[in-house]
This record gives sequence, structure tokens and C-alpha cells, in this order.
Amino acid sequence: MNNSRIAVVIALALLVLLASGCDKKSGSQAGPSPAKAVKLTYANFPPAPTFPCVQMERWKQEVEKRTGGKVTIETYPGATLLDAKDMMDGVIAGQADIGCLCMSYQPGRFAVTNATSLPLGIPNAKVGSQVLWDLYNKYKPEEFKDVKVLTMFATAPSNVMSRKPIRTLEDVKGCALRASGGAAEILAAWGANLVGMPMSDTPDALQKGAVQGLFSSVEVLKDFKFAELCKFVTLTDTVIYPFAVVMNKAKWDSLPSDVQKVMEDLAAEQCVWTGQYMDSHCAEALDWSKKEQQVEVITLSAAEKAKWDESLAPITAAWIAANTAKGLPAAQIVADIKASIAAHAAK
Ligand code: DTR
Repeated sequence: MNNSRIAVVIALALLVLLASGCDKKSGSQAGPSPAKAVKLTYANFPPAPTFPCVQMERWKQEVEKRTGGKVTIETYPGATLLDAKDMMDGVIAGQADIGCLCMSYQPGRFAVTNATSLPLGIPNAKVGSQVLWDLYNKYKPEEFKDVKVLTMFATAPSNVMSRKPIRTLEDVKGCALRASGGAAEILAAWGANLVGMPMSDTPDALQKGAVQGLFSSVEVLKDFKFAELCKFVTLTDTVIYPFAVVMNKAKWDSLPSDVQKVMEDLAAEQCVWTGQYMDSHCAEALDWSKKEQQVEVITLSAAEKAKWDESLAPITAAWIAANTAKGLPAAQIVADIKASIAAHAAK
């Protein structure tokens, strides 16, 4: 190669080097870097029209709106990402960024927050949700240390929905009814043939006749169309089911602080919103069941109700004894729940 050829090759090589350097520059440094988009997945176990999913969609919308589109949330109702009982561990493992769980489905795991399922007279979902949120914030139980709790909320108090009429305590005895957690203990105290399972398994169990009914908040009469099978509702208004929405801890830590603030500011508001939605949706579902599905709503006489309540009296004392033995400040937890009910119910 003569000298001029060598000079041309060197010049070309220099040009290529320069061009690639410019390329890198324009890729990484040109202009202010755009706000990093955040994409989150949110898993839920029941079908889309049910209240845990309605609150999920509302939370998604609010977060997307309040972060100006910086955050987008992909929702997965109907156990398409995680099932009812895998929710907490699935979120801890990062299979979903966010998950909604019913704590009653794992009674021992969430001992403190499940104390809200004791028969202490929570009158509605709004009060129940606030009582649960107060309790969580006071105790910050150890079982949530691996997640960020985004909100909590409660169902409305539970009632018996059944294929056959239940008018007296005698009618419940031996009747196969479905419930979970604290509500299951109530059914057992009334002498029902208790069948424990998550709500998502209940439609099939009712359809196949494995259970004669269930013990839950009454919005499910409409949302799961249980009113087509359960033509009787016995109003007992006893015990709520507590729920939590949790986020994977590492994912939470990776979020920009302004996004974290939006979510933290939304926590208590979402809790109250869901309680209120639950209460009004229960009233609407009961109305629909009577009018459209000819469901009979049975109100117990005061004397009969007293019998039902009397059989529940030992439950709280037994819970305090068992959980004190496990090292929990159980009597204080019950006192806190009672005080919180009184404070919120008075508002
Ligand atoms: N009552 C609880 C929780 C519950 C109430 N309504 C729904 C709807 C969808 C899923 C769960 C729930 C229960 O019976 O499992």
C-alpha cells in the first residue's frame, strides 16, 4: 500500500469512529431525558364485575390520572395472574407487582388484621374499612414486612344466602354453608356444616350442590348471580371480611418519589371509597334480588336474633386467650377495634 492509500484508509477509519461517537451522543445525551414510564401489573382473584375488581379499576384510573400518565397499570382480574391463596406470596416473589387479597383466606397468617372479623359489631363496610386501616397503621404487623401496603378495606357485614329458608337457629344446624376465616367460625358456632373455600370456588360448589348456601356480604347475589340459586337471605349482619392491596417491596422502592406520594395520598381515600361503594352496592343488589329474582329476605325477630348473638359470645374471649398465648397484645387489639368502631360510626 502506498502512502496516499494509507492516508485514505486512516481518514476513513477516523470518519467511521467519529460518526459512531456522534451516534452514541445523540442517543443518550440529546435534550432532557423524558420522564421514565412506569408499568405495573395488578393481580386480582375474583371476576371483573365484583367489588375487589371495581375498586382495582378505580385505583388504576386515579393513579394514572394523578401521575399525569407517567404510570400505567395493567389489571388482571379473575385469577389470570395470581389465584386467591397465592396472592401474597406471588406479590412477594414478583409474579405480579400489585395484588389484592382477602386476608380471611389465610386466618393464621394475618392474625392482627383478621381480628376485625371477630363479632364486635362493625355496622357497615365504610366503618369496617376505616377500622381495619386504623388497626393496620397502629400495629404495622410483621407479616407485611416484605410488601408495601397500598390500602385496605372491608366487606359489608355478612348474611346467610341459601337455597332453603333459614328462619331459626335450628334451621342452620347441619346446613352445608360456605365461608372463610373469622366468618367460618361464626357459622361453626351456629352449628352449620361449615365448608371453607375462597369466594372464587363458590359458584361451582353452589351449582353442583356441594353447599346449600354461603355466608358473605350480599352484593354477591347480583355480581355472581347467586340470587338465581339462593332464593333466601337471612339477615344476620355479622362480621366483615378484611382485604389488603399490597405491592412488591423492591418494585415500590424503585418508584420515583412523586409516584410513591400519589399512591400514599390515595391509600386512606381508596379505603373509604371502597367501603362506601360496597355499602351502596349491597343495598342495590338486595333490591335487585327481591324484585328481579323473587328472593325472600328473612329478618329475625329480636328474641331469635338474641339467640344467634348469644352463641357467638365465647368467640372473642377464645381469640384473646389463643392470641395472647402467641405473644400478641390481643386484649388491646380488641379494645382498639371497639374504640375505632365507636369513633367512626359516630361520624
Ligand atoms: N365475603 C368474602 C369476601 C367477598 C365478598 N364479596 C366478594 C366478591 C368477590 C370476592 C370475594 C368477596 C367471601 O365470602 O369470600
